[in-house]
Amino acid sequence: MREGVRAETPDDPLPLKISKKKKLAAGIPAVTSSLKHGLKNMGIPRTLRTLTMVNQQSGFDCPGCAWPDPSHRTQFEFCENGAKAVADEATTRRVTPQFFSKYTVQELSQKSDMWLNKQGRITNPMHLKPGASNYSEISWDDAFELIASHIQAMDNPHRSVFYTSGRTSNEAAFLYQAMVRSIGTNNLPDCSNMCHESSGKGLGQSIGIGKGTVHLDDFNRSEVILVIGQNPGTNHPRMLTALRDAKKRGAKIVHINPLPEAGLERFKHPQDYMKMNLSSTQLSDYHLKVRIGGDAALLKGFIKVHDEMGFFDEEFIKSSTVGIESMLEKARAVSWKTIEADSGLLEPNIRQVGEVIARSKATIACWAMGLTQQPNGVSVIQEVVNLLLLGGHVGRPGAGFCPVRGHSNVQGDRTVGIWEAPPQSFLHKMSKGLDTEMPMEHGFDVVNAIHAMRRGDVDVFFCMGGNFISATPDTLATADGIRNVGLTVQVSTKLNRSHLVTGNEALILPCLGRTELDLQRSVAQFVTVENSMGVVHRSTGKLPPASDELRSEPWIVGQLASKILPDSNIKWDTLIDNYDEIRDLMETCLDGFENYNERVRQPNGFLLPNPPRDTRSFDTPSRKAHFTTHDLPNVHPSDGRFVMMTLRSHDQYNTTVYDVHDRYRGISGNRRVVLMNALDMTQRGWKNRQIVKITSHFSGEERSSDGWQIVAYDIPRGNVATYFPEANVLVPLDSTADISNTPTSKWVEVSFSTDSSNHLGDEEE
Ligand SMILES: Nc1nc2c(c(=O)[nH]1)N[C@H]1C(S)=C(S)[C@@H](COP(=O)(O)OP(=O)(O)OC[C@H]3O[C@@H](n4cnc5c(=O)[nH]c(N)nc54)[C@H](O)[C@@H]3O)O[C@H]1N2
Ligand SMILES: Nc1nc2c(c(=O)[nH]1)N[C@H]1C(S)=C(S)[C@@H](COP(=O)(O)OP(=O)(O)OC[C@H]3O[C@@H](n4cnc5c(=O)[nH]c(N)nc54)[C@H](O)[C@@H]3O)O[C@H]1N2
Ligand SMILES: [Mo]
Repeated sequence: MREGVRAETPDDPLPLKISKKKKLAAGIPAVTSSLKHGLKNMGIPRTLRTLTMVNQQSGFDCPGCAWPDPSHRTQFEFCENGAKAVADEATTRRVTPQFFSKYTVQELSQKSDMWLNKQGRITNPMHLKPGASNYSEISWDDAFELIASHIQAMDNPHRSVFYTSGRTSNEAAFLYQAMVRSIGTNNLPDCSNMCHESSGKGLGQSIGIGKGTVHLDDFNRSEVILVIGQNPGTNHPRMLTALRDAKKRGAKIVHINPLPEAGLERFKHPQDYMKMNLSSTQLSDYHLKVRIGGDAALLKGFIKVHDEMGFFDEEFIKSSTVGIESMLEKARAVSWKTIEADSGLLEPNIRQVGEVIARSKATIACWAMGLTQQPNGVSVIQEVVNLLLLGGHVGRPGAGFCPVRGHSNVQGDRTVGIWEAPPQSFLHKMSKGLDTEMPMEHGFDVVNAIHAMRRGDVDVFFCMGGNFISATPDTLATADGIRNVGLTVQVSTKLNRSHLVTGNEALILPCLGRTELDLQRSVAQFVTVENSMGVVHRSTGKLPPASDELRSEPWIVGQLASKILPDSNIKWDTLIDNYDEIRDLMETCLDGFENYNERVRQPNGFLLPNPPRDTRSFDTPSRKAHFTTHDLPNVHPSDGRFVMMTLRSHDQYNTTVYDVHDRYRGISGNRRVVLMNALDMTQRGWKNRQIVKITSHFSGEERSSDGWQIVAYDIPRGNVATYFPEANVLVPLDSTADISNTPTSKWVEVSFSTDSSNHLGDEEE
């Protein structure tokens, strides 16, 4: 191990400022913030040129979130945070070989995540030799030879693991999984394992497809929209426009969240200022401030109300579902007392909203990490399904399920095969299409990959994007695992901690981003992506690449595969001369991709088949939708312990920290904060900025982290919130959701201790 390399995020040294929490999302500050980030990174002409290409039919898909684009686009189809993501990629700063000779890996590891990201785009392939203190330049050819030699030296293909983050295009992801499976393993963990895996598993069992069933137009026809465990004002700002339009047409919006997130309170579309319309819209009609993990009890309450009112879609239930009786029986057996104690909400408030839902003719349920990253992530999503099935809210206009995806192509990556446990039918079709036998045995997901590394069972760990060390739970345990690996490889655009915590030997392969022109044999290529609602469309980069040495992800996979698999039936290196050829191969290997090249060239792309949405049919063993029956989880930690959720601030994209502010929550200057209810603070004699040590508790194990500052916040008693990735040292590796094995990033039991009773000097409140 390289001495003194830090795996956890060092503290930000700036003083914490606390101001009033904002109610209004977007508005003028969002416009100025978009421009500020753009100008700081790119200058004026490049900012204007770049931002007007975002989400346009001839431009590139925003690398921010996976929210779909409307068919009729305006000139400005981006939001504040999309603009930040674009500016971050299109920055004019560079991380060159000189940079790597200036700083040792150990020195870089002492810098904050924000500092690392700010250094700019990586320009050249870099190699960290065994025992070396600095990265040095390597040619592309030598890098591929090195990887191939490590892979060929393995005595078993399962000793290699291939991670994917969710920005990778369909073409690159398809080739990548085809290469990995041709090597002989299904070890394809991805960011989805930490994200919407619970949605995939829950929906898959209940309705036969692990994806959402609504289209953007459904928002305009909906009567009730539930937004559960999601902070769209920060993470999916363009969703607020859809909510505002739905609201104008009379839809009721129900926000279920321990926090009063700004976007759902008031929203002002930045474009309205240009039309001199100064009014803002109150978005949510009801905010149910559920306690962390209390959704299962709340949903049982809604189901009870439905049951009492008898407002069922009897015909649908009879013809298209199974399992209603035992599901209802279970709900009936749960008392209102338990529901109130678990959810932290009062019966009359639950009844009021429950009646609105029961009367609705068209309900959409949206959710994100507040549900998926819970120990009961799968079953709580199935309770959402139970609730909507009662009223037949699937496969009907204005109704359905809407798991709101994170990374811009995470859904597409799964569709084209980035999955450690795909169905056998998928593998059979791949084997036929590639004329190569695919391995059938399931591979490692993220958590199991970390266990394998910790056991010393991994020789090669390859990452297609992302920042594995900082995104995964239990940072120190994960770092120990990674350090056991022989060769680690990161295909990346920007510098991050995963380049610093490495195996015995490491490579950085710098790639083109979404914004950049991708020329193969002098011909401009486009790639394709799938948004959160199953629309597959083109994305065409336009900016000149950040360096001549950058290569596209499909090119990197094609070249690597031709080195690793010289005897393969597939002509990997010629496929990448023209991405149409990759798409032709996808057509023969994947369901739903008929006439791919033709259909994806339609101006708005095409919709993938979705049986529940298209024909109200369900690909389950019974061919019906399943009501499922679940006990309530235990949501009462031992005395004196709090439940901690780990969140995103308004100035970060996952592990990429743009700045140290969280504007809507009124926090700036420092991210090492714990949001706590003021009464919980008073009870302990604490004021704002009290410094605490946090200790997490799981299965008799403890993990601790020092130097956190308490901030009074509007959060249920007994609950606290911190930012990720700083808090990941506290998330236990084995604390995962049942069935989906997703780390429980929103449910960490913690206690606090104070080393000193001092709190840092008073800033203005
Ligand atoms: N700007 C920006 N955009 C992003 C990202 C980003 O980092 N920055 N990340 C992208 C990715 S990969 C993803 S997955 C999405 C994430 O999008 P979100 O899921 O919105 O992100 P989180 O910050 O994890 O917020 C989760 C929300 O769940 C709530 N919550 C926590 N626990 C519970 C609970 O027990 N019950 C309920 N009902 N609510 C709870 C929290 O208060 C918070 O509002 O965003 C994507 N878009
Ligand atoms: N505690 C806690 N942990 C969490 C979460 C949480 O809510 N709480 N959320 C989880 C979730 S939902 C997710 S999705 C994961 C995210 O996990 P990841 O997807 O692994 O992490 P990111 O931070 O999105 O990855 C950022 C890096 O991707 C690289 N990159 C950016 N664009 C490109 C590109 O176009 N190509 C390539 N090859 N590389 C690129 C850059 O080098 C950048 O540094 O984190 C998870 N971890
Ligand atoms: Mo995610």
